[in-house]
Amino acid sequence: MSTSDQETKLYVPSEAAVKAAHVSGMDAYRKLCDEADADYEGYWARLAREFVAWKQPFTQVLDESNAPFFKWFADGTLNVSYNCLDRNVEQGRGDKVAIIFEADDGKVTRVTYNELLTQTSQLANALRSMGVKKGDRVVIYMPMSVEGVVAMQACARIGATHSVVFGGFSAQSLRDRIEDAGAVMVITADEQMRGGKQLPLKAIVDEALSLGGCDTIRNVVVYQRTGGKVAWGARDKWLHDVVAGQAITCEPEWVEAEHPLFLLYTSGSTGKPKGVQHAGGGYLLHAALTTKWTFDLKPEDVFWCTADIGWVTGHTYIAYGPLANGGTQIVFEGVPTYPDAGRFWKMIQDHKVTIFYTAPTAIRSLIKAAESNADVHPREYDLSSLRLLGSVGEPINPAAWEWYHLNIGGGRCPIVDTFWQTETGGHMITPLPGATPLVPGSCTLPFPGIMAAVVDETGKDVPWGQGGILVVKKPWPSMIRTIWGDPERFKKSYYPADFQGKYYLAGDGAIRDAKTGYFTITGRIDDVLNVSGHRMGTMEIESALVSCTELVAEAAVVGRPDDTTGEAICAFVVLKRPRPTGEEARQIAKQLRDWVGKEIGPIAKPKDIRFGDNLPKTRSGKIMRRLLRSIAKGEQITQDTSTLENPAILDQLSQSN
Ligand code: 6R9
Repeated sequence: MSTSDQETKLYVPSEAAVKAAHVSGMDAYRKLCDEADADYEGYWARLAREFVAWKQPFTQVLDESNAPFFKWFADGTLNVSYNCLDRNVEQGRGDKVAIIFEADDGKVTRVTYNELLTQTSQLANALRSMGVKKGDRVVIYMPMSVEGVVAMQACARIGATHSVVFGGFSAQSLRDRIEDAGAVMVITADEQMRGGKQLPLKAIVDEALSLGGCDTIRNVVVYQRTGGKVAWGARDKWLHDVVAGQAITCEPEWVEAEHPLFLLYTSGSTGKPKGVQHAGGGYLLHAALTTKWTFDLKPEDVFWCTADIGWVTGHTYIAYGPLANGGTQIVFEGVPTYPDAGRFWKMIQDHKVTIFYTAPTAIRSLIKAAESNADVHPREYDLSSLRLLGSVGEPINPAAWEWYHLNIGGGRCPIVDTFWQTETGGHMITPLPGATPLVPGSCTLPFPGIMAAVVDETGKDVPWGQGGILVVKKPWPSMIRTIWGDPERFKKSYYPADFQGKYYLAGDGAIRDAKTGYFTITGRIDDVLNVSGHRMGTMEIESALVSCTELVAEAAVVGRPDDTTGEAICAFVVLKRPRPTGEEARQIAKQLRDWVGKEIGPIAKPKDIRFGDNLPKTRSGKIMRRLLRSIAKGEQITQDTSTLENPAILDQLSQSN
């Protein structure tokens, strides 16, 4: 087990920052934690009344009667879109800019809360007119756009459950999600623009629907983004046509707090991606609360979260959290490297961004770019508007943290390293900028009211300074409710018998500093990889590889550390033909990479593919992945290989193709 003793320098918030913050100083932080300790339900109930506008106020707080299927605020009713839009208009923020949209080509559009409400209401009316009802699932396969956010809000407005699928997923992945969700509609765009290129979306939807199993789909609504050519069928409708003539007001559907706001598919350690189901009431509370406290959001801020709405970060910190607080935010269509790798810095300068939230992988690649091209170095830009930085998606290594702090934050902006997951709905372990002293590489302390702990295999707390398994000891409002259509898998994955079904298992390892108790996440403890902040199941990639039945006999996938992407995918493949070498090996590797790209999406393409006559297996036939992990890293094999059936294979696999 690893040990930890943070001797590193602490970054203490300035007096001015403490004074101005919503959670002001460590005493205020501790007071909130104490309040939650003393009266857990009372604490969350107080915040739920403060942060959420309820139609029918709740009288129950936490219902544990059917644990681990917990319910929060179950007899309350609300509408999430009302909370994000109407409430701001009613409180006099109708003319405030909600979204500053910057397109791939640099064109900027500003949308006020009034306009966002009108667009959402018109689309909501259109969806209703097409027969979409409360509880129906709508798949959203959209580029980063105002229309994407409007689509999510419109679903929320009529009580439809959205399932956003990242625009980089393949037709096959999209099909699987549509089928699993039993969706009645897909909302998409003709094409998306990324880095100056047009990429098809509607054509991929057409392909997905042609693969079969999507009979529940009645309509495909298409936002015309580029005007590129698309095929057209009877069920296809242009977005501009379906909203034309719709009333500009729309009575929200008042739904129970537990009503599913969305499903979001994410990779697990086994099998197919799982549809993580979130409930509107508790989710909205945590989205609103964490946006305000972790980002210390103020009315005058310009907030920018660079995530895509296809990931949970884009749900909580673009589509819901900033709007629920009446904030102004940037929505960016493009990529950080187009037209050059100074794009992020130029946008911060142009829009006077005050809070910037991005992923370590983006920071690491922009460090590389800045080091090799002085023109795109952040010092060439005026970043003085920034007051707070954030990081999410994977551990941020101290060197990248320091660079981010110095070069982007000018040495004056705190960095909130926010640990959380698709399943947790919002931040779980994170500094609060006007309170927590920072240590590079540590996500510091639990958000007030989140009972995070590090335990051993039996669920017993391990002492600080000793590594273990990250769990959450009490249910919290924005937690996953179930896996869509698979409650057994939900129980097994998150409330395993190891902990008597009592603790939420995050799937990550963690260690608390021996002196400060600060958390450092040590990475996944299951077969989930984190590539550029994207979750990928090794099994998912393996099954994609072996589904290439013409070529592949067997495949094993592991991760290896990568300077830029955090982890890189490394595949060991046994072909149905003799082991190829040289040019032939390169060609087949490319063919297999493209295959995986088509099966799952470009993000799942293995970086390394190695061919062997066999894979290292135990005598009982189990693939020894720990050996493959060492080989992938280029390490000498020092582990015990005595149970290995075919030791000679290690040498063969160690030679790169
Ligand atoms: C929000 C999001 C979740 C997994 C999680 C962990 C890793 C996320 C992190 C972090 C270290 C952080 N992770 N944030 N690890 N420090 N600040 O990323 O959700 O896509 O579901 O991924 O990402 O391994 O378990 P999701």
